[in-house]
Amino acid sequence: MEFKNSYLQGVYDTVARRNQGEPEFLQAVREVLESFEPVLEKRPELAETGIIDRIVEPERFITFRVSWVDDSGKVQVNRGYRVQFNSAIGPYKGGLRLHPSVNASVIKFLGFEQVFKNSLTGLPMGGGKGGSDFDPKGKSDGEVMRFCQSFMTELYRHIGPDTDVPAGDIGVGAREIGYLFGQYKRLTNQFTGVLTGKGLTYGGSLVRTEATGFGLCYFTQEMLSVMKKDSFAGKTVVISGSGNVAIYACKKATELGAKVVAMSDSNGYVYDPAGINLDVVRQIKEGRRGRIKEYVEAVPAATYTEGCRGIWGIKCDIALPCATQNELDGADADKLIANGVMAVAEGANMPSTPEAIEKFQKAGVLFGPAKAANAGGVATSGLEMCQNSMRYSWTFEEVDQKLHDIMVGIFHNAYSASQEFGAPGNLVMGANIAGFLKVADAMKWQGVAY
Ligand code: NDP
Ligand code: 2IT
Repeated sequence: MEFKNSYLQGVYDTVARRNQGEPEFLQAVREVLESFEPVLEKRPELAETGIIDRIVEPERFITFRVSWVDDSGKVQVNRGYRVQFNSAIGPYKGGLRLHPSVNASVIKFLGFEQVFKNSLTGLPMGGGKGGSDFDPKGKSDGEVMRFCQSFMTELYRHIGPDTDVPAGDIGVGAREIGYLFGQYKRLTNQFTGVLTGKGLTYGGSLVRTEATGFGLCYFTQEMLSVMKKDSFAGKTVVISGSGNVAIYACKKATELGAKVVAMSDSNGYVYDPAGINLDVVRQIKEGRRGRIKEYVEAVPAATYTEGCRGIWGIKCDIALPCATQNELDGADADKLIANGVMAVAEGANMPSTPEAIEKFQKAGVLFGPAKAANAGGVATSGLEMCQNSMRYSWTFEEVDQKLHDIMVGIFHNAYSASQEFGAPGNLVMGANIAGFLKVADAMKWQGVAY
């Protein structure tokens, strides 16, 4: 699709030329630039000051070799990445992903999204992301530890509590953050808040584990309330994935009165018409790093189906994609719409393809985009940084209340921007614009770097 605005077309063409073979990054940039068409009509100076030309180019992109020795004594080599995308409003901030699909395109799309997401939280955090093509599946604790130590042995020179603060993402949870933190401390002789998602005994924040899933539900609840005078109560919910985000989305949706009937992993999905028993899922996933198909051993009334995409064929009122990018395409959207879905909110980053988003919006389905809907994780990371700076910790209730208020604020910020820029209720556009304007203003005041 061509842009109406020739300046935006030029920016996109440059990004496409510079980042060939990087489809995820180009997908993320295209969506954001499309949202800027009405902004440029009202604010042409944003083009004149080159802010959009600059915002699509990472400030720094680092790749490095990560070599480590496996349990059989063999040397393994992976590639490590950190993109420091934008520091206009605060130190770079964003997760680390360990998954065999990680490459430059995936890291850059995630880093780009993070810039706008972090801005929406209202906290002073720039955007970054990192990771490696290391596959944690089937690795021993010792192998994961040696990988993390080797990864940090390079990464530590690029990060710091006032420079760049990594956290978790796919394949990186409490275990990996612990090993990374331990190695950073050994290398620098400093105990600082250089990572978030830390364990509670060494500087972690209460609610960080739950934050992305809880925040997703707080956002969705507000969206339902304001735009449909409705709520989670009595609704049937389908959640893809069964990792950190999916588990705590399931917990909060259930607490808010919904029935979650399906969850998945990359192999397949379980359908439990009585409502997912989250204790069983947690034992499988958090306890023994098992597969979702083991659910039916504990709950024989549930069914397991091979192949993760079939989950979108299950009838539901609310769909929460919480696994990975492009996991929900146009055909999946057709099935959800035919089954009467009323709201879709993204726990994962960019889980819906552009075709799927267009279909939801045309069908009048409420759509909460990732940048806004899953910002609760990084928001609580921001609260962890705040507590680390104060050398203090808040109670669970205090952090949860702040998270709730931030998510409600993000919804209203995105919703207001959608109205102000002529697309009422289009939260994709609203979130992109609201996130952008704060960063753009900060970039304008800080001048062009020569
Ligand atoms: P986890 O590693 O805890 O869980 C990931 C889940 O997604 C697993 O069930 C995994 O299945 C599934 N999954 C991963 N990759 C694929 C794939 N290629 N195809 C199908 N399923 C896949 O990660 P998180 O829960 O932390 O992250 C999930 C999503 O949420 C990601 O998009 C992440 O970027 C996003 N996110 C995470 C935040 C956080 O705080 N953790 C914050 C905001 C967004 P399997 O076990 O089979 O691989
Ligand atoms: O995508 C995300 O926002 C995250 N993985 C969380 C990042 C963070 O710094 O907490």
